[in-house]
Amino acid sequence: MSAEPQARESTQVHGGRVVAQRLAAAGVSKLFTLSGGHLFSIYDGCREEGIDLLDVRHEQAAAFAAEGWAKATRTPGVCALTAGPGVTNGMSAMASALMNSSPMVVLGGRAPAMRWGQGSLQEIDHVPFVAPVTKSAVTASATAEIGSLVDAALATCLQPPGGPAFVDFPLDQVFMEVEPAANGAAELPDVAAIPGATDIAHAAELLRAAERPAIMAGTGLYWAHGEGALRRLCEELRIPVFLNGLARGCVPADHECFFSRARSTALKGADVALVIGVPMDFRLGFGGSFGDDTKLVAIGSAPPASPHPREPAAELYGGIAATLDALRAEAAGGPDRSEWLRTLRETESEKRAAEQEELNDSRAPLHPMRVYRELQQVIDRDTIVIGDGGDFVSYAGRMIETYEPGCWMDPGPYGCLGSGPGYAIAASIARPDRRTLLLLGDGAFGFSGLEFDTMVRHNLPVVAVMGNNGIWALEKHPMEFLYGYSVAAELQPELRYDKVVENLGGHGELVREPDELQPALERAFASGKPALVNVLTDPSVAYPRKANLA
Ligand SMILES: Cc1ncc(C[n+]2csc(CCOP(=O)(O)OP(=O)(O)O)c2C)c(N)n1
Ligand SMILES: [Mg+2]
Repeated sequence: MSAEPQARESTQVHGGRVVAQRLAAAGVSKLFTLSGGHLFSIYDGCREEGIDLLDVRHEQAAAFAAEGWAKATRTPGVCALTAGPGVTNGMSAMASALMNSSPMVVLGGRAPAMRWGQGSLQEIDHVPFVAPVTKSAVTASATAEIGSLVDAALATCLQPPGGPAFVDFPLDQVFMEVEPAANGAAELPDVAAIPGATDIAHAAELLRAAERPAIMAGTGLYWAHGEGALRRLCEELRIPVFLNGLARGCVPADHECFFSRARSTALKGADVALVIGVPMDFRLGFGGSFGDDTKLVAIGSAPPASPHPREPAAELYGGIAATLDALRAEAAGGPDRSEWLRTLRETESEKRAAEQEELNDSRAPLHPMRVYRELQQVIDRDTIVIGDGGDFVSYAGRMIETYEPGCWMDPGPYGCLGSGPGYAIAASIARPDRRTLLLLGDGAFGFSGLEFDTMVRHNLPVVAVMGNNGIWALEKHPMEFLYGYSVAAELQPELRYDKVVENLGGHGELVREPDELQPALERAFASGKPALVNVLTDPSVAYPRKANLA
């Protein structure tokens, strides 16, 4: 035999290695997964390319961890889900990431192409059913195509609005060999550097003239790295700021322009409101959270997928940071707004003062507000707080103060219970220098509770605090309000979820009385292990909520 075939053998790599090469070239260092034979060559490639595998107990956690990685780092999170059930199990997280514009790449295993239609194990065409919950969904049709498809998925997931990009790899093609992929990273969009909206004159004119302006900013601001520009804008033009979703922390909670309790007063009373990086969905009353006469300026990285439910006076689409900087310059020199800020601060302080009684509530089982009073003592300015539950997390949304971008993660508008442990796993890996605090309802625990095993195996000292009221409170109370009774709303009272976590190798604490909570939290953090502080909370407390399903 000539030397030629041998030379070719030594340079060729399998399709899984190509996947890993393209990921590594783009700076991806972690792959969240749960094992399946369809993925073995990708695992082998990751091993060769130095990409760490983080294996979980249910694919939904792998996919939520990929989304959590994106939320914690503003870089693409990547998961690999095995053919068929692995992919279907990841679909809630894909839908969640689509609604949150979270950049993530989902790699799917797939039954072999050469036998397609003959009934291979776990054979199903994923593309038609993942397409509606992703930005792009494709199948590799040849080994030689794998590299460019991975590059394209990485670019697509980042291009505003971000979201999940799905690629699956038929078993035969991803195990076969090809020449290695090109060196160097694919060209990925630099989201922070996108040019701003061009025609801002009208919006700037509205803002300059505004006597009572307000800013409502959400998740899109975070993805666009707009926090610096927002801060400059609100400080220089003296505009009160309200934040939701991932924008929380983009102006610190103790900043003079930051407000939360005065939201309805400010949005209803504003003459001009900048609505930045947030859709006018149920969280903003479909536009009804603003006053009838408030002129809205919609600002986003890209035009909305469907028309705004209420017509804005101006719309600015482009790089959010650049748009805000331009607005600041052009809208300078407006009226004095100190009286507007002062009255809002008064409202803010009054509403906060009215919460004191509940914060000091000494009942046992605890009032959820009391839990948050105690938690404030152990949360640092850069603690990453993750919420997964119903009423317990609604209280958290109100009471947890966020000081830095990326330090608050909730499921977002898709509202999927069970996202928390995946997010916490990713946050803890991405930010080992920070505390990761997971707030869990007892109902929420059931979806991904076994991921405490994942945290133990990977040595991730996530501390979880559970509001254990023995019910699905966010459903039980509204159903009783509507029908006078409730069904399918009970859980086991006082269930020892802390023992479950202990038996998985973590640290467990049970808290019955308010005074026990502080020391239990300290022991949990000091344990250095994944921990669950199981706090018994009063099931008769219902979160006072205005908006419901529609
Ligand atoms: C996957 C999923 N299933 C069901 C729901 C509906 N849901 C929203 S909140 C909630 C109750 C959550 O209960 P728990 O976690 O115990 O928190 P609590 O309201 O009791 O504080 C339910 C069932 C959902 N949002 N997501
Ligand atoms: Mg509950």
